[in-house]
Amino acid sequence: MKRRKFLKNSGTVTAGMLSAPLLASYSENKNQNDTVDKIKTSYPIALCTWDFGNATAKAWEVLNAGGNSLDAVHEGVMIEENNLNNQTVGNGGRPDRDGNVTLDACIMDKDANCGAVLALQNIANPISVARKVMEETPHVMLVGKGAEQFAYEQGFKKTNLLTEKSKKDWEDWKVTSKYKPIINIENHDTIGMLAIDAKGDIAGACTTSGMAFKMAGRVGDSPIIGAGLFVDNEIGGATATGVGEEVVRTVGSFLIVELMRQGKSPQEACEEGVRRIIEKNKGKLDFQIGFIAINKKGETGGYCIHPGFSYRSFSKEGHVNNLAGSYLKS
Ligand code: SD4
Repeated sequence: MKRRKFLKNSGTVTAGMLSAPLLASYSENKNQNDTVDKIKTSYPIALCTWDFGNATAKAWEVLNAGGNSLDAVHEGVMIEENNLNNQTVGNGGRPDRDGNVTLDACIMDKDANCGAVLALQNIANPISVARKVMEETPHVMLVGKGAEQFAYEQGFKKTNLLTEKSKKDWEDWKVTSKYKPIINIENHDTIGMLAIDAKGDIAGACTTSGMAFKMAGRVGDSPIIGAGLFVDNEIGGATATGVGEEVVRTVGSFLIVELMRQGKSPQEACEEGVRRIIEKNKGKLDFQIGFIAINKKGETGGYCIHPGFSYRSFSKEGHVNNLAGSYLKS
């Protein structure tokens, strides 16, 4: 996905698929401290960070056929893991500074079962390995070589994940730049997905190749339960995108779910989550963070630091790209 394209499309709706009242609730152009209207909808619903329409469509297909939220988020995010044009998730992701593509993913179900893989190499679908960790091991996280070995034991095939395009980007980067993550240049497009199924059960998944040209061994928030993703089936779920170090420092997704437990709407909770990060950084905001959340009623919200973050939702009311409200204004 091209960032410019998603910015252009943000706030638009798949033609003919959305009823008018939903359009009125877009969280766009609100003042800094406003609580933005939430989108109300009924079960089932799937939503994800950024404008990944094919991923939410896949999740919706699962949900609409009576499938559960765990299968929906799993199959949904795999669409982007397999999308070679997405250079921030799965196969085709940009490598670390040594030229190795290392992938992070986690998944969490309605019973608080969870699984994660960190810095996994040579496996195209880290979310599937994360699910296997959840379902087939007594552990929550497997990292690096251990995760890769486990994947082979589970029947996953060794795959070269470095596409020519990502290799070229890495070679150019080595020549032209010093490492510094820069908002809207490193193209943070991790997919975090939340779904609530017809029974009202919530699950989430998050998968990424992490920050482009990161140090070898670096892991961000995305595979860390509580940071990049958290689900509590009694309350709701949240997931994050952006500079993971900042999300880890505030255990962002867990915080948002706890704020919803205290009575905040998903929108209010996302705004507060962003504010906590901003407070910790004392005015230095040269990075992007975006959160999305859903509660048990099927209400959703999203918020970010810099304008431009959007999130896709798909329910029986329609297929929507929601432009999230932002702390800073354009
Ligand atoms: C990370 N949060 O590894 C991820 C990066 C990201 O879109 O969101 N990219 O820090």
